[in-house]
Amino acid sequence: MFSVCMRDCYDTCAIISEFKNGRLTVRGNPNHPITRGFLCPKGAMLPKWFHSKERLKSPLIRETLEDEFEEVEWEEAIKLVAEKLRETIKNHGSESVLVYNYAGDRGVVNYAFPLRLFHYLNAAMLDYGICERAGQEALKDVYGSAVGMDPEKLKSQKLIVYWGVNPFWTNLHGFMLAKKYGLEKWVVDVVRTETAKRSEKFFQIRPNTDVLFALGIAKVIVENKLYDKEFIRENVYGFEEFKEYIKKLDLDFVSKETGIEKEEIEEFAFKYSEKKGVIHIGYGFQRSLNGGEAVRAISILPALVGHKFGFIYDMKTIDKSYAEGDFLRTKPAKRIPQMKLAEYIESGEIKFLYIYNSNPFASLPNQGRLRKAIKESDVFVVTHDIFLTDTALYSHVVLPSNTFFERFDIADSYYHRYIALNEPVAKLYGKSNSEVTRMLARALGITNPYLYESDEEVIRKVLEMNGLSLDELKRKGFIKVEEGERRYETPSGKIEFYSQRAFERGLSPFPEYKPVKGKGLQLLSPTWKLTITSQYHNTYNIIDPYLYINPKDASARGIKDNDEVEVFNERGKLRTRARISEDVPEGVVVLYKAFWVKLLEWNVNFLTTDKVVEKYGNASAFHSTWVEVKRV
Ligand SMILES: Nc1nc2c(c(=O)[nH]1)N[C@H]1C(S)=C(S)[C@@H](COP(=O)(O)OP(=O)(O)OC[C@H]3O[C@@H](n4cnc5c(=O)[nH]c(N)nc54)[C@H](O)[C@@H]3O)O[C@H]1N2
Ligand SMILES: Nc1nc2c(c(=O)[nH]1)N[C@H]1C(S)=C(S)[C@@H](COP(=O)(O)OP(=O)(O)OC[C@H]3O[C@@H](n4cnc5c(=O)[nH]c(N)nc54)[C@H](O)[C@@H]3O)O[C@H]1N2
Ligand SMILES: [Mo]
Repeated sequence: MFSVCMRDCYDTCAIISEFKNGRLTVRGNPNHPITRGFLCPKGAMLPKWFHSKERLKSPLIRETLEDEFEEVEWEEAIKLVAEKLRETIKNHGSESVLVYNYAGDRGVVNYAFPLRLFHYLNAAMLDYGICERAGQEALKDVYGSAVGMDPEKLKSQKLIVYWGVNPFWTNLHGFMLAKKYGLEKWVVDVVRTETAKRSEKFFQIRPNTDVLFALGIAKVIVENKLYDKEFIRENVYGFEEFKEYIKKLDLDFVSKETGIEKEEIEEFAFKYSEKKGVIHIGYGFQRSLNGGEAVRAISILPALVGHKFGFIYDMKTIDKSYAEGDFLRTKPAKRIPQMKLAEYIESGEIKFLYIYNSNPFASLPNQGRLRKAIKESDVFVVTHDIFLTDTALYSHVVLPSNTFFERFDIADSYYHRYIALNEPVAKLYGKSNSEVTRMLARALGITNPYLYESDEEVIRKVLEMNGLSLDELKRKGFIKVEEGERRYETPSGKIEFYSQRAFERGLSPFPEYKPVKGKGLQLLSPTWKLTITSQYHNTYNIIDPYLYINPKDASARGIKDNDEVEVFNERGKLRTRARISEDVPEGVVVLYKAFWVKLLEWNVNFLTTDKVVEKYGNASAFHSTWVEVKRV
C-alpha cells in the first residue's frame, strides 16, 4: 500500500506499507525521486508509534479540569461537544469559539476538513505564527512569495548554504540529495550542529546577527563588482539605493558583532558569487525578534549574484483551499494570533476551544502563563489527538484520533514538488479528523452537504481544481506538479531590495540590524533528532533532556559535566543535567524543543518568551529568550 509520512517535516516521505498478521511494516518507496526509498530514524519507527499501547481508545469527558476523566461512548462525547458548542454560540456568539490546529498531520483532508465546520459556524480562526511566519512575510516583501527553488534542480548546482537550518536532523532527504549531486555544503549556525560537522565549511555566527552577516557579504559583493549587472537591471528594484545603504556599513563592526572574521566574510562573498550558491533559509533561526529582517537580508544575496529564486524556503504546488471551505462563512473570520492564545484566554474572548493536530500545552512558549490562564478561565476545551498529551490533560473532552495509516488522504510538501497518495492499510483505534467533523455536524443538525463530502470526493476535487488526476495518483503513488512560468508578485513586479511592502508596515525599506540583547545566557531551543516537536517522546521514550553549555560559561558557574543544574528566568525554572560542549558558543545554552511535560515534569517552553514580532505577522520569537543557570 502507498503511505506518506504526514509529519510536519520538509521531506514528506513516500512509504510502502504492509499490514500482515496484525503488524505494520514500512519501507521507503524507492521510486520517489526525493525521498528515494530510505526512511529517517523517525520514519523507521512509525510502526512502534502506530502500535503504541498508549493510543487513546475511548473518548474521555469530565466536568472540570480538576476532575478525573470518565471513559464514554463516542455518541455521548459528541453529543456533549455539540451541546456545549450550541450553548456557547447562543450565550457568547460564534466568535467566542476558537479552533486551534496545526500541522500534527499534514494530510490535505485531515489537516483542513474540520475547518469547514468552524467556518460554517462563523467561529474565530487562528492566524498562524508559531513556525515560519516571519520568513514568509520577509520573502513576500522581497520576492512577493516565499516559494523558492525546486530541490530537484540541486542537480545542476555547485554549492548549498544551510543558513539557520539543521537538515541532517530535519531534512535528511534534502541533505542526502545535495550530497548525491556532489554539492559543496556550507553552514551558518550558532551551534556546531550535526549538519555543520558533515559540511565543508561552518560559519559560527553569534545569535541575532544574521542581518549584519548577510549585509556584510552583500557589501563585499557590491564593492568588488561581483554582482550580476544584467540580472539586476532586469529583475531588481532599488539596487542603487541599496548600494548607498550598505556603503555606510563597517565590516569591522560586522565582524565584531557576528563573531565572524573579516576574511571569512570576504571569502564567503567571493566563493558564493563565483559558484552562484543556493541558500536554504531555515525555519529554525527566524524564530527570533530579528528573524524577519534576517530573512530579508539573506534573500537579497541570490539576486545579487543573478541566481533567480536561488533560495529554498517554502513550496506551494497546489491550492488546497477547497478542503478547508472558507466559502461556508457568512461573515469574515475573526483571526486570533496563534502566539497570543494565552492573552485571548485571559481577556475572556474565548469560551470554547477545539484543538486538533497540535499540542499547544507543550509547543507554545511561556507555558506558565498559558496554563494559569486556562485554569482561571471558563473556557471549555476539546482536544482530538492520538494520545493523552499535555494538551489533553488541560481539556474537558478528549477524542481519540486514528493515524494516517488508517485513512485515505494525500499530502503535498513544503520542500519538494511531489504530491503523494496515502491509502488506509489497517484499522486500530480512533476516528479521523474528518469523521469527527461529520459526526459533530450531524449532532448539530447541520444539513449543508459540504460537511458530509467523503475524503475521497474532497481529494478528487482538490486535485481536479489543480489540473491533476486522482486516478493517475492512485496508479503511481505520487505525481510531480511541474513549475510554471514565475514572476515576482511585488508592487514593482521585481525583486525589491527596497521593499515597498515592508516600508508600508512601518519597517525600514532595507533590512535593518537592531541588536537584541538580554541578561544572562541566550537560550536556543531547536529541534531534536528523534522527535517532531512533541511527537514520539511518549512512544519511543528516548529524548535528550540535557542543557548544553560552553565550558567557559560552565566553569564560571562551577558547573561540571552531568551536574544537576537549575535553569531559570522571570517566567519559570526547571531542573536538568548539564552537558559541557564546545559545539555551543559562549553566552548561549541549548535545550531541545518541546518534550512532554507529563513525562519530564518540565519542558523548555516554561522559559521561552511569548513576545511576538508584530510587523512580521505576530511571528514567534522562541530563541529571543535569556536564562541564568546554577548548579544545585
Ligand atoms: N528531527 C526533527 N525534524 C523536524 C522537527 C523536529 O522537531 N525534529 N520539526 C519540524 C518543524 S515543525 C520545523 S519548523 C523544521 C525546522 O527545521 P530547522 O530549521 O532545521 O530546525 P531548528 O533546529 O529549529 O533550527 C535550525 C538551526 O537554527 C539555529 N539558530 C538558532 N538561532 C540562530 C541564529 O540567530 N542564527 C543562525 N544562523 N542560526 C540560529 C539553531 O542552532 C538550529 O541548529 O523541522 C521539521 N523537522
Ligand atoms: N521552544 C520551542 N518551541 C517550539 C519550537 C521551537 O523551535 N522551540 N518550534 C515550534 C514549531 S516550528 C512548531 S511547527 C510547533 C509545533 O507544535 P505542535 O503543532 O503542537 O506540534 P506537535 O508537537 O507535533 O503536536 C502535534 C499533535 O498532533 C497529534 N496528531 C498527529 N496526527 C494526528 C491526527 O491525524 N489527528 C489529530 N487530531 N491529531 C494528530 C500528535 O499526536 C501531537 O500531539 O512547535 C513550536 N514550538
Ligand atoms: Mo515548525
